[in-house]
Amino acid sequence: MTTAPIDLSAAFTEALRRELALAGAPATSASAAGADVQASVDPAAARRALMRAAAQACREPLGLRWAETQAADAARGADAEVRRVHYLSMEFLMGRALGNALAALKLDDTLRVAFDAQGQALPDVLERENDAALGNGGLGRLAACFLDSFAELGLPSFGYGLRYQYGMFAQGIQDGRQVEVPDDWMALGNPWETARPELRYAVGFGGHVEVGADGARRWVPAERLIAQAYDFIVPAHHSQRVSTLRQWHARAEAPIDFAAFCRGDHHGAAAHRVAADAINWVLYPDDSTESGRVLRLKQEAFLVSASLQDLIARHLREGRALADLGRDNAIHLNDTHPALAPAELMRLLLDEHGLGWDAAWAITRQAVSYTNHTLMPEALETWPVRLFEQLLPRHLEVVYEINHRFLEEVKARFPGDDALLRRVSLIDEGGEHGLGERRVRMAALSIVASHRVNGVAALHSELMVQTIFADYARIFPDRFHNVTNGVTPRRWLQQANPGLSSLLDERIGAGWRQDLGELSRLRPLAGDVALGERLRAVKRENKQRLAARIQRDLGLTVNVDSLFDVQIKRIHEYKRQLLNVLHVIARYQAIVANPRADWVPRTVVIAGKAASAYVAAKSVIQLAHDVGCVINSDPRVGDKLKLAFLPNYGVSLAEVIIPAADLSEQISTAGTEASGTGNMKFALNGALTIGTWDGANIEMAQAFGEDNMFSFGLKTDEVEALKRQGYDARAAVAGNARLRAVVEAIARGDFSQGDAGRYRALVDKLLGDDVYLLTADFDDYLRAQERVDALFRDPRAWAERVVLNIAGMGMFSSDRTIAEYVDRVWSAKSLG
Ligand code: 26V
Repeated sequence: MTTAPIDLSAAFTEALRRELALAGAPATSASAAGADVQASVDPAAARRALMRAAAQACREPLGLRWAETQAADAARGADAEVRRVHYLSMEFLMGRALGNALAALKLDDTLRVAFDAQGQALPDVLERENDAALGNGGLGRLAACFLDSFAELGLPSFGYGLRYQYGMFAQGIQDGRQVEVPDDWMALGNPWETARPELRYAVGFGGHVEVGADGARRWVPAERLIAQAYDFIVPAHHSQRVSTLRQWHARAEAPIDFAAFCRGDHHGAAAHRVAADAINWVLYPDDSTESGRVLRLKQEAFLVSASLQDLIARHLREGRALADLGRDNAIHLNDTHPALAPAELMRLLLDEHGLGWDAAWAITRQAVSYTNHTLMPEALETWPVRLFEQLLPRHLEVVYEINHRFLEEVKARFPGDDALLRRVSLIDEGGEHGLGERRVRMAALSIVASHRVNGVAALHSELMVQTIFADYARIFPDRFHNVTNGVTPRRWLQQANPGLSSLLDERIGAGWRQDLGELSRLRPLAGDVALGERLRAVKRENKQRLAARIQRDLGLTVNVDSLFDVQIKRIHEYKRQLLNVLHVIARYQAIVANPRADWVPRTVVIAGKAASAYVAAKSVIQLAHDVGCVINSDPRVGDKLKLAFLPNYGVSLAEVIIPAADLSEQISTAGTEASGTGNMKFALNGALTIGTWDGANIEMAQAFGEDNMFSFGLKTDEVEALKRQGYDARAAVAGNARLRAVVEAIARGDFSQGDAGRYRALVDKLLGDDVYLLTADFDDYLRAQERVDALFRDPRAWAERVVLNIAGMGMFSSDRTIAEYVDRVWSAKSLG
């Protein structure tokens, strides 16, 4: 089934008439008379009207495809090979939708012409759409790439999430410091979502559990919220299939407390509505307060309960037997945030549908699977038992029962090992001496209730079973495995990099969009000088686009012929943006010491957000900014070196930055970055990687040849050995003249803008623990940077490496990732 172009001109013209009227154009100008329109509406408003009109024109064909997809999926046989997948995630980092929809519907050329007739260019119109930034980082963007691949592979599927009003905060930079502001992304409405008022489910909180005469347990919640569905449709690019992102919005059960309202207590009459609204305000409410933690747990329970009620209702509506629920449906936990799902599914099956424990548990185990996305111990979620008792008393009973049965099994298999029981219990009893608070371990719950658990790159999956989940891997040796991440080539190559896309089409055909493995056809062309020159020209154009953005946002002029050296990702100590800044300072000092040497000019670009309470990460942002201020205005440096920190990193900014990068910085301490997906996007777009032997960097290097990556630094076992023997960062710095000069410059206040103590804590941390071993990897990093310079001086050799990198990236498509999930996790086959 391939797509034929659709004639949308009537729908578009009609929608445009409406939108322009709303934007303030006189009614008569809503014809195709573009010049009139422009004269009467300000250009930004005109572009927004065009964007909204185009989105509305897409709605009908998308809606039709949605209905056809649902009908086909409902009719799928009882052949359990095709289970419907339910991907539960607190994050979906979707970015913009219009460019993708137009490409998928093959409407981009039609709309380009229509926009031209209105005097507007397609990219300028696309820019008017706000990003749906309903995620924090890699885990959320991966979920968005997966939805694209679900559609492309024709997988019966639903993504389930929350409809955040504000999502991830918008990042402002004031005097170099990050400030967080709410991102009111739906302020002007969201032209893509479809409210589904008929899809409403009650979700309870608090209250108590009653025991009936027959011994059946029944939860009587103290509070009930209504979950209402909003659908967002994700189209395939090479068929009429779609996938659905269903997002839940909480509403109060009673619109207002009428009695209170009549008494004149207008505030009290609506207080419960504010509490309901809060569920949808933000992603990751600050959990440093008790009310923040309560809200977060409520969000998780709300997402899980609404999604599972929806799943069961659909299953039964399709005329299927409850007993087949696990055979026909896969429920996937995107990290532990939706880990309440097995407890809630058990509760629904036991209490609402009257199944016995064994039948309910068999269904749950068949359905549920779990992906772990980080080894950072602080990111492993646990919840106080006390909070469970308060908010989810029946779920706590279910968790206790799951735990009891699990521990009995462990006891039988490992008799006498009480320490093991304590370690693997779903309940952390409060430390060795029971002094702390008892807590529910969400990862343990996820593992025990799943038939499969996976990590997201080979090294990560290995470390997962050797470290944080070693005990569980001993108990369930067949449960753990690996599925390496991937990214969608539609968004990250076709849409983000039209220049490179058409060059690829010309050289190897257009098949890579559907089968990224086709990129390997480039390999024999690596030495093709003409191809190298074309690649350079494409890259230069992309660099011009980024340079214009840097000029616009920072007022900084950069040299497009300099080497664009880029690090964009969440700001976190383990990702070592600070190591990058240390290199920039070292280079700055070397340039100042020897300005006449033949330097390879560099533009270093850094972007990323720090969690609002993460002081150390925020200090790194400020340092990057302050170092930029000093270097960028130093006349001795000129365009030999520039440092640009671009504010408000997100999907759309990444789409501008990545195609323009020459060098991709993937420099986490070995063993800390689960996979990375930015690393894949860069390589796909013809950047070379400077990276540690970590996460998916390793598999990338293996795919395109280790010599084609600038790898450096300690490997995982060396990191461990160094830590075991006791690492002394202070001594390491003292014994290294280059590093000492860099650290002294920061400590002295060279970049502190007169605020002497500004980086004291940062320097103390570096010289104290240096947990992430920046000072240990510094020298090797600088040597790798020298290799980068040397290769960049030889444009032909550089281009050859670029071709070899792209040629090896075929396996990093999310289509391959999803095919593997289907094969090993979601299909009936995987149930054994
Ligand atoms: C942790 C925290 C802690 C502070 C509050 C906000 C917050 C939000 C999420 C998390 C867990 C982060 C997990 C995550 O995003 N992992 C990333 O997953 C990517 C996709 O698998 C992977 O490529 C990255 O290496 C990994 O860091």
